[in-house]
Amino acid sequence: KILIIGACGQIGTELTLALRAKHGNENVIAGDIREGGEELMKSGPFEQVDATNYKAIEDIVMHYEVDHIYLMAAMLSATAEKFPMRGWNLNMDSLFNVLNLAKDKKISKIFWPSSIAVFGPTTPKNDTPQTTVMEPTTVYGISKQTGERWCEYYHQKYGVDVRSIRYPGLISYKTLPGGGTTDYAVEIFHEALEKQEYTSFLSETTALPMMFMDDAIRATISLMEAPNENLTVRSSYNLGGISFTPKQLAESIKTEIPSFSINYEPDFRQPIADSWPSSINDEQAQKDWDWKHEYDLPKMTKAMLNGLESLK
Ligand code: VAH
Repeated sequence: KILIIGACGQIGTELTLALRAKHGNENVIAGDIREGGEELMKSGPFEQVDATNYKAIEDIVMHYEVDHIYLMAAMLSATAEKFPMRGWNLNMDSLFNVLNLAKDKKISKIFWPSSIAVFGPTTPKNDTPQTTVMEPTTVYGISKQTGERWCEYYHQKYGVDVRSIRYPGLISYKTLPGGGTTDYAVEIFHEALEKQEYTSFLSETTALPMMFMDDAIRATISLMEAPNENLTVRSSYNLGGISFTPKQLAESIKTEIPSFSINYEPDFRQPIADSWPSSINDEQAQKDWDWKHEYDLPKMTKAMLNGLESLK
């Protein structure tokens, strides 16, 4: 059985739906502190759970005989800058809960998301390598970098089968993201359809690594299904996808909505974005588990606009 903690979040929602489609609804338990959307809540078992509560998670694991946990709950970069200690505690306590369940052999496999936020201003900005200087300057980035160190430690020391991906900014239409610096690339589509205009909180030249959610979900499942012996990284795999600026994204939207216009009012999230790479090298993921992204910018733009229209 599979448990997804943070199943109602931006990644968790689509990950839960994809895993239910693959393994059967009853075999995938959705856990979150709050209820999710209709499609998620109606398609299989749901348990209200606080990711920082070890006993609550252990009870669910025992009750449903869970053996794989995807821990998708976290406080993202922008919000964690407003509440540093709450962000640190949520992101770390939840990880230790799940790592310790695996150490005690109560579950057999873990997925835990890291982020390109582990990189900082001293990291090479373009085609950022798998192994490089990492001096993150955000609470979220520090928590993800520390989490990666602990994942690798639990694997080396206790044989825990934990797997992780450094997600770029993720773009989806089924669930709104919450508190991320890359969220402009989701908001812009909603406002392009509603108002044909958008005010970007990042400057027009801010290039960031991004990925359409379908690619991110497929990568997650590919990594979790890869043979153990093929994996050479137990901190977290770089995942590249595409890289674009708000201006390039606006141009792509204009090919579908010619009347669309954008303006720029950078806010407190600009320095966060400036500390991150512009593009990521994911050769190791390509080598170890045959990764290849499918959505380029035009294909993602069409998928997002069509997807949002389909939800109306
Ligand atoms: C954020 N969407 O903006 C997340 C992600 C790479 C960015 O970690 O915080």
